[in-house]
Amino acid sequence: LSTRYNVTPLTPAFRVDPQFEADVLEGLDDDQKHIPSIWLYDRRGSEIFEEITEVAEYYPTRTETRLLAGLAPQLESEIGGVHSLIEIGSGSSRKTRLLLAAMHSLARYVPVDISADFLRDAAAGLARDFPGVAVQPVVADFTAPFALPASDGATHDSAGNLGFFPGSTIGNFTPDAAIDLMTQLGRTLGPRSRLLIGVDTTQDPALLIPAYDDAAGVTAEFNLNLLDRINRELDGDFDRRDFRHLARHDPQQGRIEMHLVSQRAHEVHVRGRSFAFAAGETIHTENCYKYSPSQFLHMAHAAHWRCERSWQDGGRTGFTVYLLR
Ligand code: AVI
Repeated sequence: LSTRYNVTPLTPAFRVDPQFEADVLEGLDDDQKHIPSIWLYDRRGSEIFEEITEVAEYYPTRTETRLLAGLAPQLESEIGGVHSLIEIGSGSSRKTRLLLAAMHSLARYVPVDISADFLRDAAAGLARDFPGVAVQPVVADFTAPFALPASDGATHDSAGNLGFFPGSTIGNFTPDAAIDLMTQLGRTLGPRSRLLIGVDTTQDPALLIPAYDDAAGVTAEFNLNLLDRINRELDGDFDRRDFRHLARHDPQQGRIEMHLVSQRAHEVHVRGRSFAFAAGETIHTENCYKYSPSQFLHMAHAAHWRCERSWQDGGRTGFTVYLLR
């Protein structure tokens, strides 16, 4: 593959599996059981997430794609040339195609994702379709510091680095964790780099609940897949029929929470340890904060970024794409 297309072999940042085990065992032991949402994204989870982006009720992807299609043609002149586009949590890289097609100065694309299989396929597709751009995928949990791969050819100034963090994935982080993440991204991308970041600000439960609990059950499947993953990778004996998906809006915290609700009192085993569930007890599997523009800009400033421009959805979502420097 790497000889046919302009794509380098995957750069593994670290082995993720021991951390998965530690997070699951520790999280199931807590009073409020919880598992960090990054573990929703094994290959199957990444595939289901792609399906979510196409369900009618899930408005963020459609809204952001519309904003990106409008801003992409102006981006290069706004920034004055981009050497490297670094996408954080790249998934299928579908939205990236809008940027790649519009940025003629771009020399390389570095997709960073935790799901190695998924990343490999997405990177190969992009390298095929954009032969003039070097594709250098990095397998990493981007919540921890990771290094950019050395660039092929001439070295470039980090002012030519554009981070791309779409999808309102920043909303999957608590405010403190979001500041830490943006600070760390600033270090990784380098001085005078930029960050293009999508942030959903919706607070209307009439939009939010269906978006996170769609009628076809795709989001429920995404959540329940975590139990299958634990069974497969950590010798678990979860029976998914004992759990149901729950999307709950917390207006005080300004977030949607995903939970898996135990349907009966029972015990589950993982790696030889047993965990008791009461009927109605939940595993908290994800937070989706919907940061307002003032909340988001406050966090960005705390992480030493300044806003150069923003593009906001005029409709009910208020979804905003920010260009930070
Ligand atoms: C990846 N992330 C931005 C999605 C979100 O909307 O918070 C994950 C998701 N969870 C359920 N549906 C989508």
